[in-house]
Amino acid sequence: MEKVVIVMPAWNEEDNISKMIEELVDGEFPKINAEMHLLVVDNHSKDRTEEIVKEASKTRNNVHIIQQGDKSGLGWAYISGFKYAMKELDADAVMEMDADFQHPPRFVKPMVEAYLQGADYVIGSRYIQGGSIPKEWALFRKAVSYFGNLFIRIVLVKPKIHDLTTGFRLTRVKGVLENMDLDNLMEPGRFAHKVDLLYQAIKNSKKTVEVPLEFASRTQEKSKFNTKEMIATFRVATILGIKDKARFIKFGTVGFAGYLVNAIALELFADTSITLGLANVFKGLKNTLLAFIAEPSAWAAAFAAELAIINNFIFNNIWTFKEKKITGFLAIIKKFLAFNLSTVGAIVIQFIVIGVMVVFLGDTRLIRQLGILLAMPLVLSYNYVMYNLFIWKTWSFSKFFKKQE
Ligand SMILES: Nc1nc2c(ncn2[C@@H]2O[C@H](COP(=O)(O)OP(=O)(O)OP(=O)(O)O)[C@@H](O)[C@H]2O)c(=O)[nH]1
Ligand SMILES: [Mg+2]
Repeated sequence: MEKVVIVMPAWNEEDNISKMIEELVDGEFPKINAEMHLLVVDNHSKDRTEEIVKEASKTRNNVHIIQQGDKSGLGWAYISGFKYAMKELDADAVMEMDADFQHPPRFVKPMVEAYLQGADYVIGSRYIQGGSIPKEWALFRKAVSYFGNLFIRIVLVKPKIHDLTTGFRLTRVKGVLENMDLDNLMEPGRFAHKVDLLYQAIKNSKKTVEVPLEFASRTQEKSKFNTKEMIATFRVATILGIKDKARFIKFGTVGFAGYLVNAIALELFADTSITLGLANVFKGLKNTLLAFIAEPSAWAAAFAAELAIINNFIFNNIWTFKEKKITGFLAIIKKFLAFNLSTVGAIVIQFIVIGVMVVFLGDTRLIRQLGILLAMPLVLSYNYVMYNLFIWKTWSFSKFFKKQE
């Protein structure tokens, strides 16, 4: 049977915790087809929280309590709780859940069911059909929650996920939680750590599912969420968003520089004796299907493509793929040859596209330059795949083909 551990941080929750244990452990757990445990993570509460949980654990072997350690803040509570659940309780999955009934216990069952049906990461979502935020929240709080979510969704580019800041989630241990870097979690002292947990979980999860959550308001209002927390949350989301796309952004910048080299070189080569001479060698092909080979501009395009490739190789090596930088004279020569071989397709694409356009539309600067633009998306996609596969080997073959599924 699957073992699911609910990690529940509780700090001065004497008013809620015994009712929570009754409703959740005694009321809901028996209805769920998994071995359910509750792990309360206390932060040296000044009230009777610890005493109440310890008392409850005497008669229930699925109720546990630990202290989060010396560091204060919700993220630290989850770090200690997750580690304890994995190492000491041998959990197959962990859940994040609040002790104050904002996550009503009846929603645990559908989340565990989604997990049992194969989900790696289950999100209790307030922003999908069936989910909701408290009606009594002030309009301002509703707006902050909604637009905050929208912002994070955009910067992390997660259009398919609707609730990225919920505190009610389930994470599979195997393949997901065990691969997450809990020791370097961002902002563990603040609410913002939730976004890093989500980011890492999604990265490792093959199947992420949202299940509706009717988020309740706290019985006693004492919200700690303020402007500082909000800014930290947006900051974490932005950093993760950029980090995630950094390689792609750099690749695009180098590509643009390569485009300029390409466009200028094409014009410089267009009417030189080399390109005219080469085209002349193939003049017998005029009026055949291969007429583009007899076009000087097609040859100019091939030379320009090669120059652009050299440009891109150099800058991608020292910048885009810096961590994987190739050094050593022989290694660079070897890589550069391999690189040329693997990008020969790009040269061929440009040669054909520009050659054919010139044959049909005439050899003018406008047509040549349009040819470059037309060939570019093809060339870029081709190069990106080749770079990742052969040159800097950031993708393995198996991952590449999985990506294509
Ligand atoms: N162990 C531990 N638990 C904490 C800490 N801070 C908050 N908690 C618990 O974490 C859960 C969420 O905290 P809340 O204070 O309800 O935060 P919130 O839901 O964002 O804000 P509210 O709207 O006030 O409810 C509750 O179960 C708290 O008891 C902490 O530093 N350590
Ligand atoms: Mg709360």
